[in-house]
Amino acid sequence: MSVAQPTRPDRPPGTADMTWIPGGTFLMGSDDHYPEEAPAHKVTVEGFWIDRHTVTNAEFARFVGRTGHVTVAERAPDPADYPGARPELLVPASTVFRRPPHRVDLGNHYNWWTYVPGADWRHPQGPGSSIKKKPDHPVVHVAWEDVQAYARWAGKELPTEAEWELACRGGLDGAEFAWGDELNPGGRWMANTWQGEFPVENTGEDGWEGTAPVGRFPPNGYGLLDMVGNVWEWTVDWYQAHGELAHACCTVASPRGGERDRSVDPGDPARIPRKVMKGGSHLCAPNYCRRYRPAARMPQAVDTGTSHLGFRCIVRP
Ligand SMILES: [Ca+2]
Ligand SMILES: [Ca+2]
Ligand SMILES: [Cu+2]
Repeated sequence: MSVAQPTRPDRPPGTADMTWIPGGTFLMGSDDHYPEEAPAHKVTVEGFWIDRHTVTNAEFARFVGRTGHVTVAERAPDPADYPGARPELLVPASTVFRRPPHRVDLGNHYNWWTYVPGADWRHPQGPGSSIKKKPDHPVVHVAWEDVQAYARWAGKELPTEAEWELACRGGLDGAEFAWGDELNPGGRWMANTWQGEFPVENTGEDGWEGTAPVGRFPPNGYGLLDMVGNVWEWTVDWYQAHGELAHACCTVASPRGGERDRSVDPGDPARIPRKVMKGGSHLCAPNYCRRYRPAARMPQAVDTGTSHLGFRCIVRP
């Protein structure tokens, strides 16, 4: 049993824009929404520092400038890693959301996700798009390898799912949302999500149709920005059902996710393992994906960045 650290240790170097999250025991997951979030179970996490906002384009550019890092999306995939893949797919590319012009089958996400050659962090919508006017937007189209490289360079790490969820809850244990139990308290939008009928109509009522610059919505109880919504965020945990991991009888101490091999989608011929991503994005909409909540989680293949996935780092004392 690990011991929670209620007091904040001295701030280590390089953590100026980070917030101390006191460790503690909280209710992780939810029994009231999607099956992958259940069962809700008690978890204890030790204290840590976390970035107040997701890593921005300007921050990622500084990293690339210093290191020469070339992201996964900017490289042609190795055919050996993707047996049977069509050659036209083995080019530098990334996955971009494209709003369909008319109503589509919601059961098939290829109706709005498109593999776009030339899409990468500098060209979030593909060739011809740019981040010139978006230095303070979250960086997107980053695969697991890229976020790990950034974290190493910054002297930081990626959070576990439990650390991320504790931070997201902002001290409101068991609440539906990061700010309480109502989606729009007093009619106010608390996160960058999707209004209107997904994926055809985006009314942008919250002010933003795509990503928003970091920090345009109210912080949570810990002062953290955009934990919910804007972009999904990578965690270090291998994806596995909570039910296979949690022990309802007792509190789980510092959980570290599932097993690499078991995180693979059984239908994936390339057998790419998957991490847990958290928090939902600007594409989450009441009629399709109500994942603008701390308990929400989805598997994400480590080789795949998208136009609605970013990350933030932590530092453990
Ligand atoms: Ca929005
Ligand atoms: Ca987020
Ligand atoms: Cu969603």
